[in-house]
Amino acid sequence: MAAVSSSDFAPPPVWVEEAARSMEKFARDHGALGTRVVLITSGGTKVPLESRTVRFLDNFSSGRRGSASAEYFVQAGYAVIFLHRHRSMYPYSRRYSNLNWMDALTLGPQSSGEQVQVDRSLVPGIVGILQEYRAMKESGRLLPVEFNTLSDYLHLLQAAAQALSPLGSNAMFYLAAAVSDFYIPASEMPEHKIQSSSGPLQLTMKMVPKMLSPLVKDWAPKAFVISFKLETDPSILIERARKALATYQHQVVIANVLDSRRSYVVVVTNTTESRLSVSEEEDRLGVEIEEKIIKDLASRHTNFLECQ
Ligand code: 9Z3
Repeated sequence: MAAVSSSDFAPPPVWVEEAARSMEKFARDHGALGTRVVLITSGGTKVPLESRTVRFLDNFSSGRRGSASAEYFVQAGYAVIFLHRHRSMYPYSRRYSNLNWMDALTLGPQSSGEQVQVDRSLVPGIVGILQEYRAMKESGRLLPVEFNTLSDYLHLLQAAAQALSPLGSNAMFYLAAAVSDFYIPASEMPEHKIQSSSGPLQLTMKMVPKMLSPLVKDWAPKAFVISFKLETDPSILIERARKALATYQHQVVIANVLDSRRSYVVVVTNTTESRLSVSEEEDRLGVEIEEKIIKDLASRHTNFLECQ
């Protein structure tokens, strides 16, 4: 079975083995109940330039797409492995990610001991969100797993795919993370901080192997797989999405453009192109595009299962 090459990337740390075991157990337990399980990847990746890392390359991804999608998948009855970048947006709490909690909390009256009160005007919708969060916790349908570097991500993706493989077509992969295309192999990376006194920095980076290929072919060949295609030039978006489908032979590509990604996506399959959008009015009412994406994908997944 193809694996992440150990000479190019840091070997998997011990915690990756632990995460692999918890993903296996999660998939087994929910699979036994007949629940569909989705792996969501979310956030950007950090690519170190030194092995004792001072500097690294990063990207724009906030993890909003992945974290919002996790909520809607739970709502749709899926069990979710949420493979996300450390400190990127997290389901439920994402809604208050700009809040300074120290401003929202005040000490209760002296007589109430150490009670803390919350200023409800600073946490709009908190009651409904808390109820959803508690229901999710009780159902045990969300397993968060964190990554930080590109190498963590690659090891965890493989482990997750192997954990989900026994579920066959009941497993879904929703690969929304913005994964770096370039990296410096471990064997070529300087150990210590690069010195600015050596003058301007020139970097040569290698191409990151496309994990979609072994995932679809070897790791979880029966699963329903969705990848994302991000472009900044709308004129090449659909062509690039179609190329990805032809190359990797998976089921769906969600095509989006950087500037409009919150309000417009195209769901591309071999035979169809469906445009999903959120109008200004819907946006004012708090409708999120991820709600529409997950509704669309859950129904495609049902059709996919029926065709197996
Ligand atoms: C996406 O296209 C996601 O929709 C975003 C979401 C990363 C744009 P945010 O995290 O943004 O809500 O801020 N993800 C995949 C991006 C990507 O790098 N895709 C590769 C490509 O386009 C294919 S794996 O070549």
